[in-house]
Amino acid sequence: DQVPFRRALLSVSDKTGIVELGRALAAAGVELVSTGSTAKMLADAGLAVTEVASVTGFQEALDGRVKTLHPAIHAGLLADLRLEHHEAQLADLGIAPFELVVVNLYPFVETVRSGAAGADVVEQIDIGGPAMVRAAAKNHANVAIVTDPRVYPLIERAAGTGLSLLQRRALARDAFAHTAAYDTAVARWFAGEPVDAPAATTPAAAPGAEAERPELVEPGAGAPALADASATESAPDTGSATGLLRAVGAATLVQGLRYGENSHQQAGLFGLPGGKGITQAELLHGKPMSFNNYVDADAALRAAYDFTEPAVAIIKHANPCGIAVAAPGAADPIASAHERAHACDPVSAFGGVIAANRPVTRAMAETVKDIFTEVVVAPDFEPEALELLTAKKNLRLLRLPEGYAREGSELRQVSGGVLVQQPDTFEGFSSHTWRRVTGTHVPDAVLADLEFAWRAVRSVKSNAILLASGLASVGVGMGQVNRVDSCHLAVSRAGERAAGSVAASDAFFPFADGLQVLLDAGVTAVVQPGGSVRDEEVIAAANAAGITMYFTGERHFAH
Ligand code: 93A
Repeated sequence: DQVPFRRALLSVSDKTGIVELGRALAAAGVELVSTGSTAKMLADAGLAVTEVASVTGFQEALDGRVKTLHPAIHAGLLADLRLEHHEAQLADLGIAPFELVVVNLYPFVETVRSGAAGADVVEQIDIGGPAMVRAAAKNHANVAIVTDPRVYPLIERAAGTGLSLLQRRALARDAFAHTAAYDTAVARWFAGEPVDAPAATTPAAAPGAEAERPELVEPGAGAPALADASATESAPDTGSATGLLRAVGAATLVQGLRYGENSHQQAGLFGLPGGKGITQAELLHGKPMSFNNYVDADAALRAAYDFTEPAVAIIKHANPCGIAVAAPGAADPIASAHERAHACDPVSAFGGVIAANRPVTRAMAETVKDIFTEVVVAPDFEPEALELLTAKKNLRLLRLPEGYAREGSELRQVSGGVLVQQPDTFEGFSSHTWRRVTGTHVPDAVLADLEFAWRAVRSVKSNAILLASGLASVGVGMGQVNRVDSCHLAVSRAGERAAGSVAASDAFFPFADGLQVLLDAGVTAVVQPGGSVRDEEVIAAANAAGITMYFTGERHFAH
């Protein structure tokens, strides 16, 4: 859906960056068509320019009021070249299409502010400019419309290739916002009201400032954090279903993605206004994030940020293959957490996504750099860690926005609608509220492992069984359609580490068989919600093995 630029129409009042843009386009072989003083500026810079007048065969008339208002221009802007008869008519008329339009409007607001006389203000009501902007935006299937010099760096980079449909759509949205704000200012002036500078017509970024719109960043060019404009928006209250849905309705495209879950699926990343999540994270290094990278990195964050202690989660296909907090007294806590999370299942961790809830240190980077990893996401990276990790070409490094936080509600699409729920932020994790149903009191260290396992298991897809030892997972059984298979999986992943470990089950054991698998492997203590009609059988199995089992009274499914 990329439309290469062959012919560009440039007509700007604010001439910031226009020469550099013209030069990049000309260098890529794009023909430049331009109006009066824009054309002169480009020609003065030594660029070949076609004057609009020579395209229309009509000199600018009525003191410039009629410059580009001509079929030879507007047919070139509006022809939908996906339609054969449009292409044929254009050829019959001898009119060439435009693939790129760069226009900004007469400085109406600035003229009002300068205290100019009424007649002079009226003269600054741009007519031809908005007509071009709206025509090109309507025809975004064929034309890219640029109204903001901050987008020029993007266009310069794409001069040889053109933009994708997602990018052209985002530009079209900006263009209509720009003309709408412009006309609002005009209407306010006629009404005798103050003409607030509409956001879309504020002066362009300082020359040379690479403040291009992040939602337009083409795949392959990295994904900078959201522009400041969105940072100043106040975050909507996403704690309620309606608040979240309103925020989703106002979400804007952050970037087009190369593809979705698979290469034949188109996809994009949209950001909630005021969001402070992974969508707003900054890619410090590596290829652009993929759809699956985002899904996995978000799952990793959910797991790591569930802990207040330094914690690391390693995720594959949205499931943890290792979660750990720092070993007590560790010299480098986050490095310790990573090392122990990785040790859980080094085979699965290959090609995984790592989330840390503390800045990545040099010591952690030393280990990570030797492990094939897709993404590391963290609140920050120490400079030395960054130096080590940026040596890895294919590793993506993602820095979270300050004040990283998840929304207060979460949403899942189902056909015909959406499901909205509060996230599982239940905090009654203390063993003080649990009921010991078998065995004796366990030592504090074992209790700490049980509390860790009970928290960690809620980041695992159901049916979930998590074996832990020393505040680290040692075997995870996830996503199985019966609990006994998850038990087998957790035990086989743990290997000999199953003996002496503790187990958490995200929901009750419907039969004793699953628990028996854990007991046979040597698990010494179990935490689970309880509440099965066969609890008595399950308790009997635990008693027979002489282990301690706690009921929490609440479950932690994650589907
Ligand atoms: O006077 S207009 O309303 N009539 C037109 O036909 C027209 N075409 C372009 N204003 C028109 N423009 C505006 O001229 C553009 O929006 C742009 O702001 C400006 C660029 O003119 P120049 O290249 O001569 O500086």
